[in-house]
Amino acid sequence: MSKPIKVAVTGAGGQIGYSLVFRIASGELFGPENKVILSLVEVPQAMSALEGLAMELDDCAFPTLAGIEMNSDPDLGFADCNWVLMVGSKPRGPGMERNDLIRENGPIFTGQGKALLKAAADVRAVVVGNPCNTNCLIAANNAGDLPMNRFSAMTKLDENRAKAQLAQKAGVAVEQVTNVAIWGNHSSTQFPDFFNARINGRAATDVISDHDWLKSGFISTVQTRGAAVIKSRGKSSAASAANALMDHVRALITPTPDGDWYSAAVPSDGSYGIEKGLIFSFPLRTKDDGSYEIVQNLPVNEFSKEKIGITTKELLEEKAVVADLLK
Ligand code: NAX
Repeated sequence: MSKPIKVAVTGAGGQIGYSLVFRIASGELFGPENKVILSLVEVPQAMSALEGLAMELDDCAFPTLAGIEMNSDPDLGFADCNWVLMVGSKPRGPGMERNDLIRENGPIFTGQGKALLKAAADVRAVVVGNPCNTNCLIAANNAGDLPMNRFSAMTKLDENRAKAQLAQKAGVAVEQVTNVAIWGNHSSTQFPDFFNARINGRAATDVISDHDWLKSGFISTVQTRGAAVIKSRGKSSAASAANALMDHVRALITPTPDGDWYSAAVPSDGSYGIEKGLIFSFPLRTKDDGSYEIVQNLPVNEFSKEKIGITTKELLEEKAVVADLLK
């Protein structure tokens, strides 16, 4: 058996953490042949909650779990990690504007970005804590020479939400929906691209004749799904977010099936005219060598261009708010 894969999870004591760590520990993410060491990272006041979590992990007696570490210092928590899943961040408080949240969370990601230099040489960092694109931008800009392509932020939950909506509207099983691209920010400006989506290999726009729904109801349902879950459940999406994070990591390490793609926010290389370096959700494919590429030359019509413009503008504004935290 090869060396255990060491995975840091920040905010492990939170809701998503509770849905996530057992699935990683069980071998579901990296397979039964790979052992994992979990490095749980929390704020100092949550360390006792983490101890309870560690007891429960022990009590699962997972054969794939080779160790548990707990730290409140990311320099220690990220040491030798192959994956750093940055879930922890401060929630939006009452009356707090989006920009306040961005400023509140920024410093967390400067420190955690620097701490990535203590991680394993092959480390890959995934940001989930919101605003995840801009937090990822901050981390990537504070991580010294670590290549930008090691960084991503999660829009897989948005992709999964979009797939479920399209499947339900078309009356098909969800796995028959493919090629769903989420463009831009993980926020209410994101553009879930139904024009390029396929259902059973056919254009979604051919299968679903209600184009008014595609252009308005579908987009707004996906954009505001997080808020709808909070309204109904009284808490934000947790199990579906943890599930999407599993899907995200799997998509990054598994060659993408022929003809399909998945969505993740990654540093732009200038594709589709998006400013280089901006953490932007694109359609991606993972190649056989384990690297990813941004899918090129997808048709972007005037409708899509306008939507992509709106989400790009928001990301550029977020970037301006944290300009002093970028190198
Ligand atoms: P919780 O508030 O339940 O948990 C967050 C945890 O992070 C807390 O235990 C807190 O102590 C910890 N934390 C805060 N600052 C930290 C730091 N500096 N280092 C380590 N840990 C720290 O939130 P939860 O529901 O688990 O959501 C976590 C984050 O995911 C939030 O920012 C949330 O907005 C974001 N989400 C992102 C999604 C996405 O698709 N990208 C979807 C789900 C979720 O909304």
